[in-house]
Amino acid sequence: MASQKRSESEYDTFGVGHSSTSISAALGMAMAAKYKGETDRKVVAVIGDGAMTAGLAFEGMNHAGVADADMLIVLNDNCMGIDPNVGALKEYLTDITTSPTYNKVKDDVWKLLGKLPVGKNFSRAMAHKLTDGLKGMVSSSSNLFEALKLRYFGPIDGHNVAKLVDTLKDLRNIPGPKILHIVTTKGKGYALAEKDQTKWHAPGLFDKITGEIQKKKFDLPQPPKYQDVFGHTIIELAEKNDKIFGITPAMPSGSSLKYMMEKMPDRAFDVGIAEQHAVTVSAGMATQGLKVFCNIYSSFMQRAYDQVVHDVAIQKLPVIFCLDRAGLVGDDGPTHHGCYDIAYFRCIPNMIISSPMNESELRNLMYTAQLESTTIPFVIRYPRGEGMMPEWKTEMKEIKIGTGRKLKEGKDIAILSFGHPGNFAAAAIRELKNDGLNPGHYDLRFAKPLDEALLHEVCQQYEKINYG
Ligand SMILES: Cc1ncc(C[n+]2csc(CCOP(=O)(O)OP(=O)(O)O)c2C)c(N)n1
Repeated sequence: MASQKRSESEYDTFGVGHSSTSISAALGMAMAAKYKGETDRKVVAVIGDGAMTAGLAFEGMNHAGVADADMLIVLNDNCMGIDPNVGALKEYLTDITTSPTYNKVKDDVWKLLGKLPVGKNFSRAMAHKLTDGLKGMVSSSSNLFEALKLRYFGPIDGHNVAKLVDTLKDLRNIPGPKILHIVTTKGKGYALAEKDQTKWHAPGLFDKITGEIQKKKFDLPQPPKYQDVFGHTIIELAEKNDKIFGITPAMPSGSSLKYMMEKMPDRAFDVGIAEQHAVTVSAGMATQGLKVFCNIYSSFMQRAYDQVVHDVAIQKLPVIFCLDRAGLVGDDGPTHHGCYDIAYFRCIPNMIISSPMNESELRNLMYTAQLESTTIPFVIRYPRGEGMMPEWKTEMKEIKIGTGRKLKEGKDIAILSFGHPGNFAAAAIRELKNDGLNPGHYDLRFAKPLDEALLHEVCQQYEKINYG
């Protein structure tokens, strides 16, 4: 998976950023080619073993197997997502890659394939006959894909380029939906990346010789990242409340749930790149009285919207959604901007939507969310990166749901903020002093329910109101 944009290059056939779309998109292209009579057209979907854990990938395969469209799926299996890949599929892929019986069968298959009568005389009927023959040999150990009616080939070493090219050439002549399983090493060719694959998934700017990753340098102690405040605070809360659990869809490092997964492996889980499942499994746990912190990046939560509405909100289940990367995310690009969640959550009944202005507020919101008195879904959205408080480990206090706070009394103009951007508003207000302006500043804390009393007060007291 890599970010690519159709508007940038004709070779960027489909825009990506959120995972696991390639099989469906490629199948759509193959179906269109078939309809248009473009018989020479070859369509290839490339998908990682991490991306293959998503429901969408399975939906694509389920359709591809019976669509009678000419397409190849290349499964790039490096045992890694951003963090090590998880789940039964991963075990299955490891089994078929390492099983000696399987490899013997595979070698026989490849010997046979070497004798393929490639070229124009090699008809669809002949190909079917041949691959049906091969199928018996392969299916005993690779029946997952074969069961979905995808002809399975591999596994082969994806770093052996000559072999890979030969194999792809062979597969051009086999019609119908098929899958080639290649085994690779993440970061191959750059020793540092091979050694610490998670760190090097997306390191940002770095010196290729020394491997030094560019970081801002500061003289003073810096505030922690919000994700780390989440990661450490959930442990603190879970140590006191044995009903607390943590769920992440494939982002243990990105969300910092990894600390809890290390410390409390029976209470914090990575469920694979499966946002929809992450939400519904949390809902299931909530029916049993558990307090689940389901941590999903704001933009990835878009995938699980129906589950939030149907499985959580309608049933008023008190799942706690921690939306990391809310707001603009800089380097991660437009597909990852978490800019819709306030709008898409606010219209759902039975939801609480909150956002902390700093680390201490995040801790207080997390504390409030897990209390027994919180009986409906509770969203806490916070941005990528650092907060404001180097001394962040403040005592946790309950916040009355739906209450904002007055940060500063002012005159004529009131500025209302929600979450971390309130710090930018506060800085701007300090500068406005030089212009002789003295705005009031209010931190709403909740986008739902809104603090109506506070809003009435503001509307009565000020001429102009700015919300940002
Ligand atoms: C829907 C969605 N959830 C989470 C992510 C975050 N993410 C980016 S890459 C990645 C791992 C992908 O692993 P894999 O498909 O095996 O590709 P690899 O990087 O190993 O080649 C994840 C979880 C995402 N891009 N999209």
